[in-house]
Amino acid sequence: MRLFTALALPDEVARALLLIQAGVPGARWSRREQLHLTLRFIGEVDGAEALVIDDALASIAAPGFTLELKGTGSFGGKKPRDLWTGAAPSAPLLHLNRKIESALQRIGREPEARKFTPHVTLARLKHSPSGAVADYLTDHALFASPPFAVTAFCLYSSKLTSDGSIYRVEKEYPLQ
Ligand code: 3AM
Repeated sequence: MRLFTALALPDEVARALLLIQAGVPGARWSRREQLHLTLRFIGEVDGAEALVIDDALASIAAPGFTLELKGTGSFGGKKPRDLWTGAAPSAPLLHLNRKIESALQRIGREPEARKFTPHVTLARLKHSPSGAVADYLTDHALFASPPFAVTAFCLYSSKLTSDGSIYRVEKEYPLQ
């Protein structure tokens, strides 16, 4: 199975995101059940590895915190691949990310090579005109979600289908 850790989003925040999902040709907008903030991608593992990962994640002690999503962005430069909203700067979010990273490295997973850019993917793009993407980013630059309490992080599984990814919360780990 393909695994990653992420924060689930409360309905109130998801509603605010769904409201700004419009106006870009070629955008495949994330559905409510696809919205999440990825903390650490893990990748393909077998059942035995998944158990070890679950144990490692369950042993993490980190404080809960309040988070806010802010602004919009896109990865891919001149060929934008996606649209996302970012997280307002948050030391406890970075702390949680580091804790997960070191817990996974302790059990022998390869270090994450990519820099952590906390974001929630709003859409995947296919041949979207770069002008429309630029307009979208300008129009929603001041977007801010309601602040929300982060009281847990989750282990998700991901199934790739022709209709997009199906994400499922496999485990939830409370924060203190
Ligand atoms: O949270 P988002 O949508 O940005 O792009 C994948 C998705 O990110 C990302 O993990 C999230 C859940 O699938 N992802 C996929 N493959 C990845 C990889 N090899 C990856 N992230 C890092 N490394």
